[in-house]
Amino acid sequence: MSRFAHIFILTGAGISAESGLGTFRDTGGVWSRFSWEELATPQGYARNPQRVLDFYNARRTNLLAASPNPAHTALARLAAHQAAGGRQLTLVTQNVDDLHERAGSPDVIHMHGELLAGWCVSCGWRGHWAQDMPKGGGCPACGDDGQLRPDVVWFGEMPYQMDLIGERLMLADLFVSIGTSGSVYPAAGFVDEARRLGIPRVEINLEPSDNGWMFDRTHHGPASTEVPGWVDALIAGSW
Ligand code: BV8
Repeated sequence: MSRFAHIFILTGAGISAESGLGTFRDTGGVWSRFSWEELATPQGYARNPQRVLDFYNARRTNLLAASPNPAHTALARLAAHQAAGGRQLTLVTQNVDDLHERAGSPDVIHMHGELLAGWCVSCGWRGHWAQDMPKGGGCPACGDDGQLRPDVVWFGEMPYQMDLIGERLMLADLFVSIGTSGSVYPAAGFVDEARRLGIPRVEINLEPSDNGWMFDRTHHGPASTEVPGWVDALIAGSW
């Protein structure tokens, strides 16, 4: 049985890599092939909305063809185990995919938004959106043309639910980082906050991340084997 009352987990693109969704900063990663300034900033969207919409349309198409991998499934199993024992698990993801939800994780906090959500910058409508987003596509609420964007957090925009994330981190007795390079803030700063709070910290990643030195324990290898192995050991009480 898990000996932790409240586990706080942060995931990044690495947990979805084996589901076929690209990571950002690995060799051949998304930002080595595309310009984040042009495709993941409000300024890039203002300059050329269709180029940005096409970039997210392609990623949305990939996501709809992808499936959760054993790492996503293991975290859903851990959430159920914690709940069955009256213990907590907070899952915060930097990812905009819905693979945690499809694997069965409840209450996922998407601090960088969601690829399957749309936002009308004209009337403020936000909601589920799973098809291509054409420039000039009418908003379902106000019908305004050409004001729809993916509801994701671009560089220079405030990540979502930061107050809730801070409250949950203060309640945690274990901080776990899975599949992230630790290079994008404020998410990359969570491990330092956990260290300041005296919370034990573990990194599960293919290789040491930029802030890997801040962790007490590390498990290096592919998430689809490392995460299930860690969850099994935690539930067995041997981790
Ligand atoms: C903000 C959009 C302020 C959605 C993304 C200090 C403090 C605060 C901000 C900053 C700061 N310094 C700089 C900033 C600005 C900036 C920033 O951090 N820049 C960096 C590059 C230096 N931060 C921001 O702009 C943030 N906003 O701070 O706002 C503010 C304040 C007031 C008012 C208004 C605003 C917003 C950041 C979010 C940007 N959006 N994406 C999308 O298109 O997806 S960023 C992008 O990076 C993705 O969201 C991604 O999730 C995120 C993090 O990347 P990772 O998930 O870590 O992915 P990466 O490829 O880097 O690493 C993958 C890892 O997996 C690797 O380590 C690899 O080894 C591992 N791996 C690979 N395969 C596997 C594996 N592990 C296990 N198994 C495998 N099989």
